[in-house]
Amino acid sequence: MLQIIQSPTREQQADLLQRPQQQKANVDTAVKEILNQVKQEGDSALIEFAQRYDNASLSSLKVSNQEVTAATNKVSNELKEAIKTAYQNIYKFHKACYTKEYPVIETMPGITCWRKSLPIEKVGLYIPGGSAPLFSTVLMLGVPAQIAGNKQVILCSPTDSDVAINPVVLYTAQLCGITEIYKAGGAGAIAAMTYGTATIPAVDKIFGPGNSFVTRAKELAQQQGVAIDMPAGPSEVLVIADKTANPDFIAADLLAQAEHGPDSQVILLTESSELATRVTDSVQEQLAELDRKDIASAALQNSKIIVLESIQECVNWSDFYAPEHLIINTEDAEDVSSQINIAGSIFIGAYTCESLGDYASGTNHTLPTYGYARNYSGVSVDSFVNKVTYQKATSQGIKNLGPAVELMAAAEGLGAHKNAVSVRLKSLKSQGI
Ligand code: HSO
Ligand code: ZN
Repeated sequence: MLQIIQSPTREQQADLLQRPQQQKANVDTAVKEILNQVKQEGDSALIEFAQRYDNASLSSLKVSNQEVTAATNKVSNELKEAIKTAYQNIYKFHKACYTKEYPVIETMPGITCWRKSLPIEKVGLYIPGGSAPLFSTVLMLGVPAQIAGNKQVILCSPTDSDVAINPVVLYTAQLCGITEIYKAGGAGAIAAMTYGTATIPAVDKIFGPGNSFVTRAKELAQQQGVAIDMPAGPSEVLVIADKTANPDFIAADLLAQAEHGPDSQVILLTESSELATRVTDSVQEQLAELDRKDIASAALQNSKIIVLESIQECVNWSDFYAPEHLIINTEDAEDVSSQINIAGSIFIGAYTCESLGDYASGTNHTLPTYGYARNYSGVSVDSFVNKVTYQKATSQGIKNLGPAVELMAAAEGLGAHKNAVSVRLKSLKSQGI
């Protein structure tokens, strides 16, 4: 089922590393209608969609404090402790990677420049429901928002037919200090955060994963001036392994990613034919035991094991693919990792499974998929702030720099620009400065 390709040439790279086709066109009309209806009818459209898509009769969209408390009581202490461990690691790492204030730089005497991170005012987090409500994504978005200090952080998530959002999602949200939570799902939720409704405020930037409807809605939201975290595609993992790797570890890693969705893709690059065969055997064995084996086996149809002549070649193929997650399971994994130029997040060595990073190592799991690792980074505190630059000139500063700017402005034919400098230089001269 998991196809093994032996010694392909570089010419075959693009073909073999193709990602599963995303269908877009057929959701377009439906999503546009949803957006329009929410824009025109607001809350009542969302209530209608909850009935239609989630079979839920909502009387109010806002989650009350009592509902959060009730949800919190439903979560076991053991799970709460696990989530707190993850929270602390994610907080620690994200805080350390964030620069709020940059040093003041004197570019020339009398001219100083600096830069500061200012939180985006209003951000909206979307957490899907469905077969596996990913409360871990609440941590991955809620923790950086908490560190950034956005004035308003809202969260939307669909309910089940009992009109309740998943209790662990609510518990995790309150752990991250999110107090504004709304019962809204799918493209409707994205529309609400884009246009605003009587209950749900419009935001400046929307974060979070979702199905093809949510993804399309986020793309359309961008055309309305709302920013989004990043373009989305199905989740993927690429593993580079040598003959020293344990095939059961690799099979488990491939299946962990494959169980996300039928359109997920998993790729193993190795220099060992023997390992390739042993991994396929182990995948078959482990697959049979999985609850989500139907989803995982569908994903395996899009997936491959490719045997190349060296780890060096594997590095080249991996960069070509630009994986969201890259697991390096080789003897000298750290060395290999330093040769990689393109990836969303890298997992180094036999014991670093992707699951650790998906939940709790400290890094973010909202990562660029579908080759976007070439030009996008994963979510971090930076995703929740704008970097504002500042500059300040003293009288001496404008005297030093002004003449150069006057010349450049004149050369661009922009006389008013030149004048803005000239009037000041003249004024200084008249004051004898
Ligand atoms: N691997 C997913 C994240 C996730 N895994 C959440 C489990 N829960 C996409 O990076
Ligand atoms: Zn995962």
